[in-house]
Amino acid sequence: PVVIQRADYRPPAWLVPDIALDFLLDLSATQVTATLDVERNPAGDGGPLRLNGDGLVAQSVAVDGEPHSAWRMEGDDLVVDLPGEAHQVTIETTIDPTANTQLSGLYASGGLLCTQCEAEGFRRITFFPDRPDVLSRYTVTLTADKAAFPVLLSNGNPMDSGEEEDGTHWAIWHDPWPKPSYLFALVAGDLVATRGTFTTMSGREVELAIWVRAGDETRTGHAMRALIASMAWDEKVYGREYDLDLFNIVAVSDFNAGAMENKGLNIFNTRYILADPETATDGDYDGVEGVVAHEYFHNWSGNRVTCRDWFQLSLKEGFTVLRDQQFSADMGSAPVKRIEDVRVLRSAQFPEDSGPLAHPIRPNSYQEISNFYTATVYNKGAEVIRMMTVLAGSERFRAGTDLYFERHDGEAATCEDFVKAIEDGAGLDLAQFRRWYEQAGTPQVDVAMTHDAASGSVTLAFKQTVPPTPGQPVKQPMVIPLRTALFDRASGAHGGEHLIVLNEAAQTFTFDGFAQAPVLSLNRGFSAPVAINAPQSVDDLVFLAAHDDDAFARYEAMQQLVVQHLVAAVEDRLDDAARAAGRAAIAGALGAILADPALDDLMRGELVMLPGEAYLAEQLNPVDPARVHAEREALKAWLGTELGDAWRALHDRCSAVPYGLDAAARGARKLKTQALVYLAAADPAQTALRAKAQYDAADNMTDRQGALMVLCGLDGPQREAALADFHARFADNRLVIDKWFSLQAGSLHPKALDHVRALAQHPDFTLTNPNRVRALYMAFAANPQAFHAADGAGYALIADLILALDPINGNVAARFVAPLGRWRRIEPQRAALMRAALERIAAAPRLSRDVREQVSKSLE
Ligand code: BAL
Ligand code: ZN
Repeated sequence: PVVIQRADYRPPAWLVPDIALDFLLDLSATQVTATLDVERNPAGDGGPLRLNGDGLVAQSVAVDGEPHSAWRMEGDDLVVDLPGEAHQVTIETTIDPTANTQLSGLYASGGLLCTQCEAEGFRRITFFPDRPDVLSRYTVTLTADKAAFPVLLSNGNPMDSGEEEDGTHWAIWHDPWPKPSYLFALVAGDLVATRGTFTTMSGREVELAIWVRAGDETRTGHAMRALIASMAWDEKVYGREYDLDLFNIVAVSDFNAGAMENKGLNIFNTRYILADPETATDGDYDGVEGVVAHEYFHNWSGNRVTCRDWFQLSLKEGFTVLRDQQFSADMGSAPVKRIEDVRVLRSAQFPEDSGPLAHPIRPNSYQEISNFYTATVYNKGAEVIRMMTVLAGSERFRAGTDLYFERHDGEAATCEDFVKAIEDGAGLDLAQFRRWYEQAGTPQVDVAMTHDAASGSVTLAFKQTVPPTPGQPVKQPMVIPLRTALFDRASGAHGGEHLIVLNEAAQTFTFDGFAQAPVLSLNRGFSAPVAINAPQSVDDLVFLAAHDDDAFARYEAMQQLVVQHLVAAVEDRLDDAARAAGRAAIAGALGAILADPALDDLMRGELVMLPGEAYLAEQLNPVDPARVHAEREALKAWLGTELGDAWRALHDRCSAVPYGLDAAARGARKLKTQALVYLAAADPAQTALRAKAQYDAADNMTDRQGALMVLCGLDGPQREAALADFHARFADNRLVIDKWFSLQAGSLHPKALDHVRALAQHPDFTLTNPNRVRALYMAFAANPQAFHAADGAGYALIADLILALDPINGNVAARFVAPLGRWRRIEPQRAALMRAALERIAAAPRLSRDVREQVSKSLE
């Protein structure tokens, strides 16, 4: 395979300051004429003009207006030897958007035409130096049949438009801001707009529009509010103002990712735009708000300052994820948002970091860049920058980001440029901190606390190790900022937080003034993305779960209480007495949380959540997923019985709260379904009735989906009736039918695997829509009790999916390899079956580069 190395970066030989693109749009034969004004790059190597292509045929090539024959194909690339310093190169191609099932480049989606160019889709539209360090001003002319494509959109501002007598019409768009080709976009189709306006901090009026299919416009209000809030927030918090007269968003049903930040023309997966109470859960509302913000924030962190090469992806993604997390924290409950973000990190990124696909947030090599849009580059990337905010404080961090934007506006920058700007602007020394960009793997921090009663001193002894990862057997110590508090047992208070910054393999820190050994609260707010191993007594964890004034630490203590118990149970370290004592401690802590009047329900909902099986599995190596599942379910059932009255009372209380989008009502909805989850484990028959009643009474999707989720795991007439009702009620809403697939595929039902097999044959299932594929198969792959069936049937199902999907959409197919790739950390019998599934994929005669890379790395 061809491996691209970060160290091999060379500046482009030619630049393209301006490009004119003419599209004669058609669903099956779109003609593209690209006119490139090219200039020799003084920093280049003097070589020829290399125009990347992917499956394209050049119908004509002209240089300076004259037909030109001195060009050649090198693989998919068109290479032109050009003398002198500047020329105009014109190339014609024809492409078939309907045949484009990969959904990269220009493709058809239900009669619409739209584009997805990041990372390397532009080369599927026309020949171009398709690399992010070539920035051009785009002028785009779109011509199409007016009846079929009444709306014609591209980046920037509309310049002119008109109609012809043959029924076609045209529109010219110009984007004054130089941008790389991955930010190019066009949309043509029959769409309606919800409109808004925003006045920027310098008083400019910006027109906002969200384009959807007719009928969907009633579900765009939340996205529009989120967009306006994002624009205001970025001005206030980062000093960033929008820079065009117009901001367009288009929602499409067929989309590989969540959304795309094309300059002035964001294109979204419908699932991150459309929301109303009847069809979208509270989680969906948060998803819309967060993704709208994320794409908007890219206008500065990504578009105005872009990436020099794709190894720098975390420069824009890590920073923009941090920005969207900060925004969502400001819009709702900051502690709950932090807990949710850490849960995602631990369930998605930690397993990546401990598996065969582990890579630093700035990778050193890749075969297919699409495989690097990962939880590591995005979420760990955000955590790394968040640590800079912890080290600098928010004011100094802002000085750093101001300097970054000022220094690099209009440039294609590197992660190093970002770190240097923060260093200079915030006044930090980040020399050693840079290892976070270089070393993969989740640092493990061991902590031991000793107390000397005579002197009243407390010593914390830390050891840090970074585990070996592919290609990186030996690691150096990291800079790890740990927000820490030492609680006085008697008063329940602490004397102020300390920021402990680790930077050596072993270090000790001493604190005076403790007559009694304190209770240690470490990594408060999850100030560093590390795994802490601080064996804490059950009493200390119960204390922190009840008293810690840091909400995240309180959650963490509750999680740790359960993790320690379940890990001991799975490892057969609990005799009957220890099991009973452990359970009693958990029930006591949980009961106190249920009864605590000072807690809001959103936070209570976090505190009562059991740690997920993926996170539990990370604590065990090798892990028997069936044991983890069985122990966790048994604990849940026991807690459902033991606290049965409290759960029922909670469900009754929360059911009486009317629908609203305020925190109290959202908290009630979250807890309502949590209560059902515990009760279903304890008493399935009675809970089926309670869940069905919740389903029938539901006036919103959060309650309806929650009830159906619980019913899907149970047997009986209520399950079948609710599933049938749900499908009939929402038959014409694709996003809701996705939920219908997901809930069954992710269910606790012992026959979930059979259900998935049957659902794959359902008339509503298709491999050509990524949302539908993910709804069924990602939910299944994330359902340990079904995916890890002892006979390997779950692994075979995913391998079959990958092989069937790969020729249609390699990008999406490759996403399903990681669940199989975890085999090294699974008990030997299942590991052999997972490996066999990977080997069967590897033996296929033709695989996409995407799947080939992931499978071969997973087998290494
Ligand atoms: N740039 C790809 C989609 C996103 O991260 O916003
Ligand atoms: Zn992004």
